[in-house]
Amino acid sequence: MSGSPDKDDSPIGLVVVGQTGVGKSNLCMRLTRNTFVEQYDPTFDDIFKKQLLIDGRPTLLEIYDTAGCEEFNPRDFLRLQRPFPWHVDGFLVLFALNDPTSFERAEELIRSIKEGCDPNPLLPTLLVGTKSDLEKERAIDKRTASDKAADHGIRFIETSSKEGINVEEAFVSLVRTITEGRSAQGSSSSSSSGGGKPKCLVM
Ligand SMILES: Nc1nc2c(ncn2[C@@H]2O[C@H](COP(=O)(O)OP(=O)(O)O)[C@@H](O)[C@H]2O)c(=O)[nH]1
Ligand SMILES: [Mg+2]
Repeated sequence: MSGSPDKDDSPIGLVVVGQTGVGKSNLCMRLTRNTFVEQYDPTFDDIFKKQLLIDGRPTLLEIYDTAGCEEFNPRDFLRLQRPFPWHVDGFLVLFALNDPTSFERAEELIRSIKEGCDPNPLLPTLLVGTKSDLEKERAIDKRTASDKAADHGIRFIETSSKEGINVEEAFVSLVRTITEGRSAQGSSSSSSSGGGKPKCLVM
């Protein structure tokens, strides 16, 4: 059941962004440790790793949980390619469904990612509405969020890390978008177009 070495088996590098408090760290912790933390240091960024079996294929995710997103600028980050030891394959852009300001911030972040990717197309990006368990406090309805995602040509999903709803599904959805892009790149066998992902060299 080991991965097939003839395919692109490089880890998938994901970056989780969003306004402080939207639940970035908890999304990562729910996925990787199946835990939920009421109070987690908001200034703490971290790297999480998780192996998932996606469509029968073992897939290693390396997830960068960002902090201090008020200053964090994906555009500069992508241009400078730091502080990453690995490439970026995709972004999860989070907002809390009960916080309209975080929704505005999510759109800024998507624009910033687009600019950072330019002149290449937008890297695979998923809009994630968090805290779906707080239905009574909902401020952004599903339609508004999915329309916004569609405006940017990306997908939208709602999650609850607290109740463990749609967490793995969010990551799997983004990974599928990434692997579809990899296959398309592979079949066109040109590295000059597509998502701008540096290819993994098999030595
Ligand atoms: N109700 C609810 N609260 C959440 C959820 N995810 C995170 N939180 C809470 O939101 C706060 C911020 O979460 P955290 O993961 O630290 O956010 P970060 O600053 O974006 O990393 C904490 O009090 C969490 O307990 C969720 O799915 N549901
Ligand atoms: Mg955090």
